Amino acid sequence: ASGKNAKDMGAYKFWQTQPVPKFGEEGAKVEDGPLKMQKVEDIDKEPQPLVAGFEWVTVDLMDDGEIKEVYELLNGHYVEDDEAMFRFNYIPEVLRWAMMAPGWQRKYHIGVRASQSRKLVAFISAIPVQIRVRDKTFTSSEVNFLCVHKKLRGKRLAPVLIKEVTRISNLDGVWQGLYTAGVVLPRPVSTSRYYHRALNWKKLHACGFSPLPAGSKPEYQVRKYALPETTATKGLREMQDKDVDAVVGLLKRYLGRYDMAPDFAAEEARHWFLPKKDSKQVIWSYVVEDNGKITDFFSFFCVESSIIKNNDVLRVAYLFYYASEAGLSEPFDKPALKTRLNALINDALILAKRAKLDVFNALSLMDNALFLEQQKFGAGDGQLHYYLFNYRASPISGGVNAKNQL
Ligand code: NHW
Repeated sequence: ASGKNAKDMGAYKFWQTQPVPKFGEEGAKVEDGPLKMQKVEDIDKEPQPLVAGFEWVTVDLMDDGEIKEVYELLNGHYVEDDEAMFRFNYIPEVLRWAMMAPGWQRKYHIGVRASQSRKLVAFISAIPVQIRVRDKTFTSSEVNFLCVHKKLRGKRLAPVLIKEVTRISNLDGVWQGLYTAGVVLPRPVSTSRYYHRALNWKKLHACGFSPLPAGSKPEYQVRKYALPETTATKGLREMQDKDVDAVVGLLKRYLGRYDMAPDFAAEEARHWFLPKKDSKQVIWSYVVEDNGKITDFFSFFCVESSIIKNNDVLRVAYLFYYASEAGLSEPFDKPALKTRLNALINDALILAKRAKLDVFNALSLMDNALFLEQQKFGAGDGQLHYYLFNYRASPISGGVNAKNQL
């Protein structure tokens, strides 16, 4: 995501008016909880009117034509890196996976069309998630794919879209929001950094993603990132439907080690982790089975990025959720977890390479600091800030933030 700082655009004229924590109040000792209480009956029944020539629509993502319109808007206008070399290319399979998770409703797939041409020019979406922050779990609207056509930028349409997704959530009795962005807004609850691990160094170099380090040679880099053909962990296999309950149980215990995490129901785990066999693969999930018991789990998904200069794409793997019994022993055994995670992530790299993905991304969160260096990930220049809407929480440390570490 872009590292551009939204602060440069003004003094947060919009965000000042929203129930989010302000900069400068970081130190204050406060209890975690909502910032503003409202009642459903006080929420506007109608959306705020748009400027003349534009109208609100909801988008039918089941319809191939309509999802293609969202695809094209995002493909041309969504997040780019600072140098405008790459732009996310969210293919329809990924968009459906991301926006049609259990509990999704069409009214949260909010678009703006030009009245005359019918062209889709802006979009925002949300899905419901159960999020736990320390010892409190609540429903929140996870907002994503906010996008305004390049020709309509800087006209304060984004705040109108944000207010609309807030209104729709509020009418459903949902008062909290969750979102991530590369830009700095008031005020992140946590911040992490992107790390990248080359799988196909030659391609990454050719498109300008990976520079050749001073004094190195291309063949050294290729050798540095070489991986074995086959995985090493005994009992590793693809996750299947029959594993859902075991994975949910293991994840719940493992994610319990962190201050902020989603609380997955079985149906959600099925959606997020099991690949759909009838369409292009988006998600890869593996378990380790030892004597009939699921001891480990990891998953990664693929989102392409367009290489703007040459019409090609990079196939980018993103490390998703993982869990291991090795992190759950009493007392906590950090060296054991480190060894185990390195073995698992090395296998994940092998599997991602086999799936023809070009680079493997991970963030500096969860227990990732235990393997990033050893697995030859390098720090990127992008940051990802995590935000909660209408919820004050004392900051959650970036980096490894398990309770029993560091
Ligand atoms: S982050 C990706 C966002 N999308 C992109 O970066 C795509 C490329 N850029 C664009 O399309 C993942 C436009 O530049 C956008 C802004 C649309 C970003 N989040 O219309 P104006 C997400 O989708 C503020 C929030 O003139 P624009 C998460 C900015 O600070 N706010 O700008 C989305 C300023 O406010 P300020 C952002 O360039 C989470 C105002 O927008 C933002 O034409 C949404 C300027 O508006 C961002 N990424 O359009 C929040 N970027 O106060 C959900 C800029 O500074 C909140 N701004 O004056 C929760 C709601 C649910 C609650 C439920 C109870």
